[in-house]
Amino acid sequence: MSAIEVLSVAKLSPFYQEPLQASFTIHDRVHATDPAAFAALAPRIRAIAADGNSRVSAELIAQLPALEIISVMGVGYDGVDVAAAKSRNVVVTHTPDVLNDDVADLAIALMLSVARALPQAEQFVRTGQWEKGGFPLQRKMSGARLGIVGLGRIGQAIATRAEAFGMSIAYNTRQPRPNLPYRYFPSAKALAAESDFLVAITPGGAGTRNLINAEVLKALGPRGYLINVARGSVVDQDALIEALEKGAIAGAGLDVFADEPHVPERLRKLSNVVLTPHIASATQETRRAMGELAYANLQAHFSGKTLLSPVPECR
Ligand code: NAP
Ligand code: 8YV
Repeated sequence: MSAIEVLSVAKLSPFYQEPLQASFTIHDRVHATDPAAFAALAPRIRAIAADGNSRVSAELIAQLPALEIISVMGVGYDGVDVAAAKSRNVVVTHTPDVLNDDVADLAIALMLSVARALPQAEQFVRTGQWEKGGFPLQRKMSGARLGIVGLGRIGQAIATRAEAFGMSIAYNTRQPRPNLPYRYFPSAKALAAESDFLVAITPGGAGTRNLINAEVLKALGPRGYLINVARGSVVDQDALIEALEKGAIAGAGLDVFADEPHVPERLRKLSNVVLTPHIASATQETRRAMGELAYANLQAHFSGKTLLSPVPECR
C-alpha cells in the first residue's frame, strides 16, 4: 500500500505514526510547513491522519481532490469539518471507547485533587512546612452530589466510578437516558444548582460552545467545583476565571483550555484550581490502543473492508 499517500496534519503519536509509515507514504504537516511542495502533492493525497486536536477545515479538504478518508486518533473530532468531508464523500473515523477508562480516571483524579488540595498538600511536605504544623482541612468527595454534563461513553464511565465513592449522580444531556439509573436535568444550569461537583464531558464544537457559562457557574455556587475533561470551548473560560477569582465557585479541575497550550496567567496564578495539560487519555496503554484503531480504520478503508469506527455522521 506504500503508494497510497497520506497527509498527517499533526505531530502524531508514534503508536499511529509508526504503522502508518510502514504501510503508506506519509507527508508530515507539509500543508503547514511547505505550501509549494504541498501544492504539488495535494492531488495525490488520499487520506488525512489527524489527532483529536487537529483542525481539518473545508478549505484543506477542498485542496485535496483525491481525498477519501480522514482518520482521527481521538474520540473528539470537533476540529474536522465533517459536513465538508461528507459533501465530498470523504469518510471520517475516530477512536471511541478505548479511552473511556483513562478519561474517567482523570476526571475522578481531578475531583479528588482539587477537593483535597493534593498539589498543595504535596508541596507542604516537600517544602518542610509540615514541621511547623498540620495541613488545613479540605472537602470530602465521597457521598457528594455529582452532576455530569454529557452522559455518553465517558460520562457513564465517570458515573460508574463515582458510584463506588457513594456519590449521588445526576446528569444533563439533550436526550434523557431513561435506561440509566441517574436523575435527569433538562439544563446544565438546573443540574449545577443541585451539584457539588459538575463534570463537563460533552463533545466540543459549535453545539456546546460556552455551555458552561457565567449563569451555570453561579448556579454551581461557592461550594461547587467544576471539572472539565471535555474541550476548552465547552466552558466560557473568562467567566470561569472571574468566578474562581471571586469565590463564586469553590474551585476547578481542568484538563482542557480555550487556546491550548496557552493557559492565561490569571488562571495559572489561582490556588483553587488543578490544571493538567490535556492528558486524560495519555497513558501508554490507551494511546497504543487509540493509535492501533486509527491505523486499523485506514487499513480497512484501503483494503475494501468495513470501517471499525466511523463517526456517527458517516455511519
Ligand atoms: P459520546 O459518547 O458521544 O457522549 C457525548 C455526550 O454528550 C452524550 O451523552 C450527548 O448526549 C452529550 N451532549 C452532546 N451535546 C450536548 C449538549 N449540547 N448538552 C448536553 N449534553 C450534550 O462521547 P464520549 O466518547 O463520551 O466523548 C465525549 C468528549 O470527551 C469527546 O467528544 C471529547 O471532546 C472529550 N474527550 C476529551 C479527552 C481529553 O483528553 N480531555 C479525551 C477523550 C475525550 P445528547 O446527544 O443526548 O445530548
Ligand atoms: C487526545 C482527546 O488529546 O480523544 C480525544 O478527543 O482529546 C484526547 O484523547 C488526542 O486526541 C490524542 O490524539
